[in-house]
Amino acid sequence: MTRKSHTMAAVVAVGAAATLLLSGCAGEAGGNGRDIAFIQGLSGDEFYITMQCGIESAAKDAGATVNTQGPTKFDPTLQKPLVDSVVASRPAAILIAPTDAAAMRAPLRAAERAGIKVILVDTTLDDPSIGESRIASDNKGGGAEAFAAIRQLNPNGGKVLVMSTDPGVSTLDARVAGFQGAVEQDPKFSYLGVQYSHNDPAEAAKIMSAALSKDPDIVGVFAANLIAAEGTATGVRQASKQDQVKIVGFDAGPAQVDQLREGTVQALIAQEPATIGTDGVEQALAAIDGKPVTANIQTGFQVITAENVDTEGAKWIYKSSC
Ligand code: T6T
Repeated sequence: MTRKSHTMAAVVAVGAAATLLLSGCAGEAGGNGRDIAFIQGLSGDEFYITMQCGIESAAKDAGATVNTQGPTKFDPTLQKPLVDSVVASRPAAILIAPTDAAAMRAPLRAAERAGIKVILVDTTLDDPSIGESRIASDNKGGGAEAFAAIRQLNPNGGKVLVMSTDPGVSTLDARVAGFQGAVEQDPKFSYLGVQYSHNDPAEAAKIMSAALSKDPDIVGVFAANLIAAEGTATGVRQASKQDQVKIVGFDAGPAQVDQLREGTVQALIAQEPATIGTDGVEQALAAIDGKPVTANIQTGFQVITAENVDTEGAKWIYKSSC
């Protein structure tokens, strides 16, 4: 081969590599093939911030890189474009908390078709064929545990309701189902059903005061996530009913812990978001390396009360930065 034809071959090879980059083998565009995109359910939510801390620390230990982003609302119409642009950048893996079990199916299937490993952290999809691994709390068990806490706070029973965010969010739906299954077993309690506050604390506060006008004798509320719990507590306090209404909230954000300390909220069910994140990285790297992955991993929770918030409960409080 002449010197010139060598050069031609090199040009063809470079062209082929560029085509590969453009057509997008997973990992190629991001660099070392161990680049992970983390797409939160909601940016600024301390649950996902704490998860991000776990992800970043596990990735650093493993020599992987992480790029985190999240929508400004817990809303699939805002999360989908983020997924689409992440898919276009071809990371090796995506760790994601889908904001809706049905609406996020197609964008994540597209990610898998592009050769990206998809790991579901926290929330999941209604199609179990999507995703290499799912890592989440025992959300149904947590809902049942919330009822046990409400029963302990109200041994004589009474009217109780659930404050959720939106139907179609896998975690919240499972918590509501767990609570409902437990409350319906106890004839001392009258279950008023579930209210949807659209992950908006002001909306939860408004719904709570309307519920207390309609049923002034409500004795307990299970607020099924951090934001619903913050708003529920505000609504109960605005109605001056904090001595009568016992609130059990899911999650353990700093503002929720303040409400626990001041006595507006009686118990918090804290998840392990950092562990969900580190497990997510472990599964993502196993999938990238072609090693076996675990299809479903369940993480724990801890009930925090005023009695243990400064002792064994302290390490379960979520972070607002890493
Ligand atoms: O409760 C968490 C998370 O588990 C859920 O899926 C959505 O809401 C939170 O992020 C709390 O705001």
